[in-house]
Amino acid sequence: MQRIARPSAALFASAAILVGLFHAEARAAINYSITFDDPENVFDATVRPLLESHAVAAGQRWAKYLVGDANIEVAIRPSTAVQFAEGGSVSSSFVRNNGAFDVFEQGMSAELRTGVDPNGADFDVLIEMNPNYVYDELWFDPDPVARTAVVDVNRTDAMSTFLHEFGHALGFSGWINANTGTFPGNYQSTYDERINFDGQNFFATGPAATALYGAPVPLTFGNVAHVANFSPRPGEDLILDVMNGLVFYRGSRYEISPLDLAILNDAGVPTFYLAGDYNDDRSVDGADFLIWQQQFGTAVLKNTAADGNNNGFVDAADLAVWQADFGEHFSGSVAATSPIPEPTAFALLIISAAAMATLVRNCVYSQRQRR
Ligand SMILES: [Ca+2]
Ligand SMILES: [Ca+2]
Ligand SMILES: [Ca+2]
Ligand SMILES: [Ca+2]
Ligand SMILES: [Zn+2]
Repeated sequence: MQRIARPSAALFASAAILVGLFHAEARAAINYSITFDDPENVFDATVRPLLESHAVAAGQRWAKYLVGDANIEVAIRPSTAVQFAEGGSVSSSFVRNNGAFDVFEQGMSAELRTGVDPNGADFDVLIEMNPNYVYDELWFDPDPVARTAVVDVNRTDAMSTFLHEFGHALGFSGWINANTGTFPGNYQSTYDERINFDGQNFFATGPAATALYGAPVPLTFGNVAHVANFSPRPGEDLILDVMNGLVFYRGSRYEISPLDLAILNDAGVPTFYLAGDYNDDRSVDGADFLIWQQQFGTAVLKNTAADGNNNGFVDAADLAVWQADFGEHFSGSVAATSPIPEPTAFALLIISAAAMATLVRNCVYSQRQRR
C-alpha cells in the first residue's frame, strides 16, 4: 500500500507533534489477551497474574499513542534460550514493493492499521522470558498503570521490559544484518527501509525521527532494532530511551518517548503524539494547563504528566510546550491511502520462515546498577 502521509515539517517546527493521522477512529481501542505457552507451569500461579497485568498495562500505555482498533493476542513463553526477554510480532504483512525490496510491516501494526488480524486465530505477539530473569531480576510494580511506587534499586522494572518488547512488536524489528547492513533476501521491514548504514554506524533516517532528533537517529550497532550506542559511537544521549539496545538500569523506570513514536511513525505505524496534551485526551486545552500548574516544580517520569519537553521535570518549558500546542486536537481525519495489495503466497512463505528465524532477536541487555 501507499505509505501514509507523514507529518509536515511545519508541525515539527512547533512543539505540536501530530504524528500521522491515519484512521477514522480517534482513539486506539486495543484489547489485549494474554496466554501462557507454558505447559510445565514454569511461571507459577504467583507470577502469572503479575506478568499478565504488566503486559496488559504496557500494551495499553502504547495504546495511548496509537490510532486504530485491534485485538492483540499475546503469548508469554518461558525460555532458557533467551538471556533476559525477547518479544515481537510473530507475523509480518506485505505492504508494497519499493523497487528493490518487498516491504513488510509487523503483524501487530498490520492489525492496528487495517483492522484485520494477519494471522487469524494464532497469537499476534510472542514474548519469551528467561525464568531466572522473571523470578530473580524483574521488579513488579504494585500499580503498573500508575507507576508511582519506588522501583527496587536491585531490580529491573518489569513495565519497562514489557514496554520495550511491545516496541519490537509494533515496529522496531527487521532483517537487516546488524553488523554489515546487508539483507538476507529481497525483503525488508518498514523499519529496515528507513535505516542507513554508513559503513560504520546505523541510523534511522525517516523524516519524523530525523526532524525530532535534529539528525538521523543513531541505532545500536550489532543490535540495530534499537536506539543508542556507547561512545565513541554516536547516540550516547539515547541510552535512557526505553528502546535502547544497551542497558536497563536497575531501579529505573523507562517510558515511551516521542522519538520512539516518531521512528515507529516513519515505519508506517499509526502513532499519534501531541506534546502539550497532559491529560491524554488528545486535545490541548485549559485542563492541561491546570495539570501543569498543579505539577509545576515536580519531578515526573519523562514524557508523562505535564512534562511536555520530555526532561523529567515540570517547569516553565512545559508551559511553552502547552502554549505552542494550545487548541490542537486529534481530528481523526483519514489520510489518503490505497488498498493493500494482496501478498503473494510465495512472499508470505519466505517471510514467515524468515520471521521465525529472527524471532530470537539480538535483544541482549546487561543489567547494571544505576551509575
Ligand atoms: Ca489479533
Ligand atoms: Ca492473530
Ligand atoms: Ca488534554
Ligand atoms: Ca519538562
Ligand atoms: Zn530489544
